[in-house]
Amino acid sequence: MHFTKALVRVPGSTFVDGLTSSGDLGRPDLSKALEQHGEYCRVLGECGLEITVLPADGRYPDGTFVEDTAVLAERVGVITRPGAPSRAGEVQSIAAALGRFRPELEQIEAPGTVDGGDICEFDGHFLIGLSERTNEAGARQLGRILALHGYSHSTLDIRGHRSLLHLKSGISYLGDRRFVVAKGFPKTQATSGFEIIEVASEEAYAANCIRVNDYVLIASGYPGLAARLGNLGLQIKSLDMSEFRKLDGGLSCLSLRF
Ligand code: CIR
Repeated sequence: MHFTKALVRVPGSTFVDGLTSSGDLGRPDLSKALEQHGEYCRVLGECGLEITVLPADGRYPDGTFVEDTAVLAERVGVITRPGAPSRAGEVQSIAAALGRFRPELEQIEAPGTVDGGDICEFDGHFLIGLSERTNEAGARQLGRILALHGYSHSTLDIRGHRSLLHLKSGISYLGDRRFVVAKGFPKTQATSGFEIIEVASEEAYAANCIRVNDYVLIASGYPGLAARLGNLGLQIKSLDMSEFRKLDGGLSCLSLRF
């Protein structure tokens, strides 16, 4: 899919209080996070995207992880209902900002919950992760909306996999029938027949990477994956994600690309 735009939100003053299950990495440093976010936006620009930058909003410590608030496909946009109660209010300003580009947005309703990080699209199919954040009701609603617009979907239960906050913590689609998948990621029929690039356990965080037009963005500090993608002839851009990682956030979480 060719992207022309991205929506991001600057980390706010409360960013350091964001949710985390890997607290052992330490508390994030806000000024470093702001620097890394700036670099992330600059690189998206280099990939050809026009970026809408939403201002920081201290009410939502995790608000910079905008990916979780919407699912954007070519023919339909869906505002989610994030599974973490502290994140529920994030969707309002996202819906307003996306409304400029997508006047008709669908919405996940209670009791459904969906986090965008649990949704992986590839070639018109949507793999929906059932997680601590995305429940069956949310997955059903999303599946129905997608079907109305001609997309297929399937679900994958990742709840037994504690290392995966979201589906896309462990799987990324690179286009050209190729996935990057963390070792130990649950098997699914949906990816059979595709090339799977397995990421070694010590580089598992790097499994969350994003294809943006001619480039693949990966977290810096994972030489094994970088070398393998390079050998495939892919053009790589590496980004320091240290402060977002401390809050379980990856490259995909920081933007909505459309
Ligand atoms: C959270 O727990 O919601 C945030 N600290 C991290 C969200 C990361 N988002 C994503 O993987 N799509």
